[in-house]
Amino acid sequence: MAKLTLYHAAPSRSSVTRWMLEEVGEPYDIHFLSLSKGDNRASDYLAVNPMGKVPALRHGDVVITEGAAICTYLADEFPRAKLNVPIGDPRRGVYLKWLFFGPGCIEPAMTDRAFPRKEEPRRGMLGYGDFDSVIEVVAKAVAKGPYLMGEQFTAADVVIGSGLRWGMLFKLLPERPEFTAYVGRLATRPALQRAEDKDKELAAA
Ligand SMILES: N[C@@H](CCC(=O)N[C@@H](CS)C(=O)NCC(=O)O)C(=O)O
Repeated sequence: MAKLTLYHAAPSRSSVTRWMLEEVGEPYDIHFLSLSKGDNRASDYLAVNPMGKVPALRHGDVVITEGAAICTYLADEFPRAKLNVPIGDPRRGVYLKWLFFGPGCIEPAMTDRAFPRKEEPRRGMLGYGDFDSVIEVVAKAVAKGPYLMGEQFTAADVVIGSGLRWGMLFKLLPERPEFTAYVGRLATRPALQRAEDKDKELAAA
């Protein structure tokens, strides 16, 4: 089987993909990068990801960048883990919507809130519309549970769940009861616990 290597810094957005790899359950290697030492700006890494950002995933000869794309790729590539909604299943549309909603709406809404612009752009100019609508839509989606797609835990939960976890940790998102309950359910997943323990070890080394 083609080898999986995660280009990773801990803790960072690449921790999301480490969680995903733990959910998939296939063996993988870590290529550790120190962001503070600028490893991500070195020419050998820019050849992997010209954006100079983590995560990146190498799978055999394929390189995937962008955290949500990596989660989508892994879920489709390793269907035995049942972390995707396959092509042909009518639920796939909603599943894909959530995979894109994380980086496309939640993340920019959070960062715009953290770093406000001098002049607020018109709602129609912002892909996410406005912060409060994003929050309402996500709160409604996770309220019923246990997961975004109902009983099935998917890659979309890794992406959206990580956004909510980090957002609340850094006080960029409100601690809505729907969010805390959902994030609490995710925190019991052994794969997430393993990923966090391994990241703690890495950060301490
Ligand atoms: N759009 C990228 C963002 C990745 C990103 O911003 N990663 C940060 C770590 S949290 C990074 O590599 N920062 C180093 C830098 O920009 O110099 C994704 O979602 O994967």
